[in-house]
Amino acid sequence: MALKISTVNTIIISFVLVLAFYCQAASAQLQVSNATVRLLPPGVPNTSAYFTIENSGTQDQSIVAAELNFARKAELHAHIMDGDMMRMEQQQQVRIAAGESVTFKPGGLHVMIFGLAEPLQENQQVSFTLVTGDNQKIDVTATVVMPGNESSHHHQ
Ligand SMILES: [Cu+2]
Repeated sequence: MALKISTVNTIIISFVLVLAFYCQAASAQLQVSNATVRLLPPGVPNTSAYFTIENSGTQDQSIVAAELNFARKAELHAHIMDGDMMRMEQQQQVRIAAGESVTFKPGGLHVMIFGLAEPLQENQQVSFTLVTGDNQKIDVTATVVMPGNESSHHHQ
């Protein structure tokens, strides 16, 4: 009887460990680098975040949302051509194919940040979280930079 219980325990523990491994594995495949947030003049309530996200895994991944607590909300946006006008459109998801990387940059994909709680300062570090299609969370620390410095990091 004791043996039986310990076998059941082992199976349960193994199952939990395997689950934990797979949960870790999904987010470990995605690496975010060069994260920045654009500094806009005081009084402008909205801004954007940019970064490169790399999928080093063998399965396609997606980002479906961004969460933060230094502003009211964040959305995934792209710039698209609408006739001869450029406008922004919210994205339900951004796909990152296996082995590929996707760059969020000015004029393209960006995390749109609405309603800053307080004005940002140059070189300030802010945090946000990217949510994947399989509901993993990726914590990102971004540096607040002047417009024009979004994709470079030699000022750091
Ligand atoms: Cu936008």
